[in-house]
Amino acid sequence: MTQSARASNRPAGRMSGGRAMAEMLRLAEVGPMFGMGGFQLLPFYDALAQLGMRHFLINDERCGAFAAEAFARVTNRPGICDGTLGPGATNLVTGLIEGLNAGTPMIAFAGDTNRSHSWKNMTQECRQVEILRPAVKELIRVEETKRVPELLRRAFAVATSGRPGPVLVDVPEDVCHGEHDFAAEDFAIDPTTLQAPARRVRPDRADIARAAALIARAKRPLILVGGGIHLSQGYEALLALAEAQSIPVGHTMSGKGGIACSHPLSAGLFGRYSRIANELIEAADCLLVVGCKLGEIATKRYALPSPAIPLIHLEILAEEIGRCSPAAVALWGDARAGLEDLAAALADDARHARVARADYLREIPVQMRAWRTEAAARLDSSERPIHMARLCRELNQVLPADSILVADGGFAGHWTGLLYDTKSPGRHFIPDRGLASIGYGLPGGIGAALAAPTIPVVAITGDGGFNMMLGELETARRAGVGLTVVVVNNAASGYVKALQHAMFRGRYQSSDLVEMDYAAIARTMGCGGIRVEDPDRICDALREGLDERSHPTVIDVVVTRDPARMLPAVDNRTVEIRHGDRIA
Ligand SMILES: Cc1ncc(C[n+]2csc(CCOP(=O)(O)OP(=O)(O)O)c2C)c(N)n1
Ligand SMILES: [Mg+2]
Repeated sequence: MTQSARASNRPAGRMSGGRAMAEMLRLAEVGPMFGMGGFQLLPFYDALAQLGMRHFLINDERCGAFAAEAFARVTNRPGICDGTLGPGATNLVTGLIEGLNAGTPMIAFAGDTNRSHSWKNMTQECRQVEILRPAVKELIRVEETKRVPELLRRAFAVATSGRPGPVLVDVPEDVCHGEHDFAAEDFAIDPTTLQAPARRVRPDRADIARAAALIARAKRPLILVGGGIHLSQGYEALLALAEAQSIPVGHTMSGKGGIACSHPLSAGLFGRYSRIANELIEAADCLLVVGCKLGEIATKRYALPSPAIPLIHLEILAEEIGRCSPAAVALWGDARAGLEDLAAALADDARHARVARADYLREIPVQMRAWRTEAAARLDSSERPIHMARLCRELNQVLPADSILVADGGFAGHWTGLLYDTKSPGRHFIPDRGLASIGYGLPGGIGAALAAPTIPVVAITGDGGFNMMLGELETARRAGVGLTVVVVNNAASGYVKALQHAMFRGRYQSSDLVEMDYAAIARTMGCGGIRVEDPDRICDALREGLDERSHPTVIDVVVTRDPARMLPAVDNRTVEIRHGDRIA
C-alpha cells in the first residue's frame, strides 16, 4: 500500500480482509470497540493497531457486547464488538439479543473456520451461524475477501435503519487472512447510515389526521413513551406536543428520559411499577403510545390498558402495532416525525386544548406530591441495612442533570426505574430491558463511560449481577474509566428470594449469596472501594466516586436483607398470591 493511500481515508492496494474491515470501520469513525482475539480475526486486530484505532480487550465476550450496546445507546452510533470462532461467538449471544429486543444499532464480528477445513472437527468449530442468526437483525456471512467493504456498508445500513438492531458479520479465517487488490473506490460508506435513525419515515397523512381528531376530542389524553423515543431522538418533538396540547407523559423503564422526570408533565413510570401513571391510564380517554412495544412489564402482564380506551400507536415497526393491544389508529413511522406531524395537525386547536385541559393538567403535580408524601417514609428512611428507596433518593440528589445512570437487570433496575428522576431529557437512564439479563451494569457502565467521557456515569447493579462480571473491573481499570459502580449488596439473588418469600412461604432454594465486601475486592484490584452501611454516608461516597476520573470506584451499599421488603413499592407481607399470579 502506498504512503498516500494509507494517509487518506481511501486506502488502496493489496491488503488482507482484516485490514479492509478495519479500514471500513475507520471510514465509519466508529467509537471504541470491545472484544477478545483469536486466530481467525488477528489480521483485523493487527490492522487496528496499525491504524491506531481504539479496541479494548474484555474478559468475556458477553461483556463486550453489553459494553458496545450501551455505547450505542449513548451515541446512537453502532456499537462494535467481536468474538473469535466458537465460544467467542456463542458468548456474544446474550448481549446481541439485548440489542435486538431494545432496537440498538450494533455490529459484531465473529471469526469462523477456514473453509478449506470446515466440518472436519476443527478446534472450537460449532454451528455458530445457526446459533447466532436469531440473535441478530441480520447475519452477514462474508464469503470473499473482496466483498468486505460492500458487506460492511450493508451492516451499517441494516444496523441503523428501520428499527435499529445488531448485525453479525461472520468472517471465515481464510477471508480475514486472505488478500485482495482493493481500489480506492471500494472504500466508501453512506454517512447517513452511521447513526440511527438512518432515515426517517413519516406516518401516512390520513392516519395522522384521524389520530389528531381523536386527541382533539379527548379530555384526558395521555402519552406513553418507550425506548423508541431515544432511538428517534424525539425529545423536542415530544415536549412540544405535550406542552402545546397539555398532555401528560408516562414512560416505560426504557422510555425514561423522553421528557425529564422532574418536568411537571411527567407522570412517571407506568406498568408493573407505577407512581401515579397506572391510575392516569385507567382514567384516560385517549392514549398515544410512542416507540413502545407494550410488552409484559409495560402492561402489567397485559392488564393495561383497557381495550375500551382508544389507542393511537406510533411505531417504526409496522408489525408491532396492535400486537398486544389493539390500536384505533396505527401510525407507522419514526417517533420524532410522527410527533411533529401530530403537533402540526393539532396546532390550530392548541389554545383551546390548553384551556379545556387546564384542570386535568393541574392534577398531575398534585397527585405526584401526594405520592411523594405517601412514599416519604421509604425515601427518607434512615434504617440499617439501608432501604433501597433511600439509596434512590440519594442518587436523585447527587447525580447532575447530564449524568448517566446504567441500571442492571435485578432489583437495581426496577427500583431506579420507579424512583430515579432524570433531570433533563435524553439518555440519562440506561436499563437493559431488551433481555433484562443480570450482569449488564458493569460492562454497560464501561461502554457508556467511554461514549461520554466527560459526563459522570454511574452503574447500579445487584451483588449477583456484579459477581457475574467481577472480571470486568480489570477491564474498567485498564481502560482508565472513571466509572462509579454502586453494588446493591443484599447478599442474595434478591428478586428470586423475594418471590420465594411471597409464593413459597419462605422456602428458599439457591437464592442466598455469601456476604462479601465488594469495596475491599475493588481496592485489591486497584480500583476505589467504599463500603456504605450508614445511609447518611451514601451522598459523600457517591460524590467521591464521581470525582474520581481515572479509575473505577465501587460503592458497596449494604441494603435490606429482609425478603419481605425487597420488591419495589411492595411490602409482600401484605401481598396475597393466588396460583398463577405473577406479582413482580
Ligand atoms: C442472566 C440472568 N439469569 C437469571 C435472571 C433472573 N433474575 C432476575 S433478578 C435475579 C436476582 C439477581 O440478583 P442480584 O443481581 O443480586 O440482584 P437483586 O435482585 O438481589 O437486587 C435473577 C437471578 C436474569 N434476569 N438474568
Ligand atoms: Mg442481590
